[in-house]
Amino acid sequence: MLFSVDKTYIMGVLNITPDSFSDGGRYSGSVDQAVAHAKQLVAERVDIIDIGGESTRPGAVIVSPEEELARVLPVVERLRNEVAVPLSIDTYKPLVAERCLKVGASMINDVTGLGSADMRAVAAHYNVPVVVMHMQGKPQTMQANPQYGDVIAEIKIFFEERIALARADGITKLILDPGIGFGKTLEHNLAILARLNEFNELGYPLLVGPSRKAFIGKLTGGLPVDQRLEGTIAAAVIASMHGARIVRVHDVGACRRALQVADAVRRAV
Ligand code: HH2
Repeated sequence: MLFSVDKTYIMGVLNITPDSFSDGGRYSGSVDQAVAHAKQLVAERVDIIDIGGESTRPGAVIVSPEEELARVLPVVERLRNEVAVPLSIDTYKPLVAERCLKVGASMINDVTGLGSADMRAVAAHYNVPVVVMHMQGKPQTMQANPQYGDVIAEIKIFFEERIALARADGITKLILDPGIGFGKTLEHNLAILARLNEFNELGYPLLVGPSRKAFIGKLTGGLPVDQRLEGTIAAAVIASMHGARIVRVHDVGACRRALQVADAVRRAV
């Protein structure tokens, strides 16, 4: 998949989990429910559907590969035949990625950034685009006390290391994501959005996932997850104007309308 610079691509979130931070339990009841939501995202002009079977919110419970597969595989199998957009599998487990790619997913979203040699082997074998996300620590403890010298410089070093590992294994279709909210304070998240352009020097498409996250709640007087749409749109537009080629969001229709305006402004420069 090549990413045109004329438009911001939208990766729509489809969480098949009981405990995701903003939509846990909404689409995990049945495969039909998840498929219906995916079709809704397609109607809202999503570009990629990102299917996840384990929450990575702070303090989330780890599930076994078998449990994760039981959640996501039937949905991937159905969607492969029923929607035309690419399906991404949001997992850091090589077995889950492998099985989903085998039945029709065509992208890996790895929040652990291809740190596992087994995951790199799967990515190389299937030759699919891979999102390499930065996270400090692990979801269970990452928000306890995130610390950096220069957050942008440190994330850049991480990207350079993982790009080298991936390339050594023959993986070239990388997408870089600084990982908003993954071992980051409010200030770290703001620095990422303000200085996103600096990652463009690395020469890979950038993805940003601000959707409904805690930093938006903090900036808007403590609003709960279901009232963070405007903040999400603001963050998505800023990310786009600062060089993100893809934004990962839950509210696809609203973000698409906002990004149509942002894209037109970018094209006018
Ligand atoms: N954020 C979440 C999950 N996966 N992947 C990438 N590449 N970038 C992100 O920012 C990102 C991600 C967290 O959001 P969500 O999927 O809504 O929640 P949960 O992890 O609780 O399922």
